[in-house]
Amino acid sequence: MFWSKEQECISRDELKKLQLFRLKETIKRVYNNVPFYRKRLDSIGLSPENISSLDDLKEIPFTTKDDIREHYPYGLFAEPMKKIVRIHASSGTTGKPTVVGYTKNDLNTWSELVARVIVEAGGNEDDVAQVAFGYGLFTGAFGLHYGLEKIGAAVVPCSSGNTEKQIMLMKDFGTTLLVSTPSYALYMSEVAQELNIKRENLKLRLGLFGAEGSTEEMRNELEQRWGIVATENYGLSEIIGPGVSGECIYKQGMHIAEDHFIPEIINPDTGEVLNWGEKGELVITTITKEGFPLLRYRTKDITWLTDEPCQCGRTLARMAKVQGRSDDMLIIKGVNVFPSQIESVLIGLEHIGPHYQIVVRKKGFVDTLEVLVELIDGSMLEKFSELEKLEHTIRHKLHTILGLDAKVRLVEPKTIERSMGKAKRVIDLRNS
Ligand code: DLL
Repeated sequence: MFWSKEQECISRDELKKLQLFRLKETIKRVYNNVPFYRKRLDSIGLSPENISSLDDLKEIPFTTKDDIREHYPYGLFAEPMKKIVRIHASSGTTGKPTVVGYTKNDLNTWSELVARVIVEAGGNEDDVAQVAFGYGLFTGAFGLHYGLEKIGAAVVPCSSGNTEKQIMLMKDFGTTLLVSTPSYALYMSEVAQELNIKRENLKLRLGLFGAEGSTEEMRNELEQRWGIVATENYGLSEIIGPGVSGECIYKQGMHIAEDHFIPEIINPDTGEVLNWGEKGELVITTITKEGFPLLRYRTKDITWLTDEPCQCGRTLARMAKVQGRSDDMLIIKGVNVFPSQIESVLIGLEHIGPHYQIVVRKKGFVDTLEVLVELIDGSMLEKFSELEKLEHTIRHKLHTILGLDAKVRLVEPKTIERSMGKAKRVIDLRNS
């Protein structure tokens, strides 16, 4: 099923033409309306009239989160406030949030793009869709909400938290589609189990999960626990929110809305543009946004791209699951470690649950890695030899994947903090 077949199945040649046209318009817009970009483009001697091919994009310097922060709150908006009808912000862990503004047309584009994501994942107008993202400055809830309304689904705006009630509503309202982070969906399934609500008594059939990374192992876990098809989608507030890319039913990467966003992959250390297929940092240029257009925005997300045809018939390129953020990558004793590698080892192992936490410390000059893992059955803590055997198995598996020794601590069930939104899985105590 398609939401906008003509756009989603556009020929690659037509797409390139459309992208070039829209890129020129965007460059004109930012050159005329955003002093920051005018200065930048002047400094490299590039005026909107000089843009003659998509390759010219490579000449333009990157935009970073710091650039946005330095112009807090509205300094990079390309439309006057009277044209801005919505403001969102991403919290970030440090300092001021990054603030983004939408015009009426932007909101329309946004709901169109989210509608695409929902329909390509298998959602439709018969769905009762429970939105378990936090409503607020975060783009997740409002983004999915309007997309779901657009396709005609019945939206249940639960927000996140109040988990027992969510489960009750899920049962009573006959929810068929769940929208949340993968980690919250996991927690919700635990609560459902505690309430003795069996998946057979629920109508849930489809999960639209996003806003944080998750492994294939986590997807399998969610599919099994809920008895659903679990799909993934990706986005970031700076670019538009959710709606940047999403999986079709074949789940072979997330189709990017390339008619609205031009993706590139760069080497995060040197900024060099890499070929498609090579893994690196995703950089995105928006080409239809009015309120808050961005040229070559560094997402920090590590992935790779392919424009190989997809079984679903969409021609829009796909991005692989995000491996991690370049700033989430831990360097432990000189070895690069992504939390997702640890997750892929842990999920599905016998005797342990899918919740984990990674703690990094410094002892003298040496980094140490500890992985906390929950036992499914707390009584195992008294069976010393079994415990030791399990610890050894996990340590060995981690060593094989990471090439690094990790301490494994098996803890009582339900002692690792549950997440209602984006899970915080890494505690790095090295600089504290
Ligand atoms: O998380 C937007 C969103 C909401 C996407 C709901 C999908 C669903 P931010 O809060 O600005 O926006 O966070 C953006 O979250 O740069 C990624 O690091 C991470 N992220 C989002 N989706 C995925 C995903 C929203 N599917 C940041 N896999 C991004 C991995 C993701 N990371």
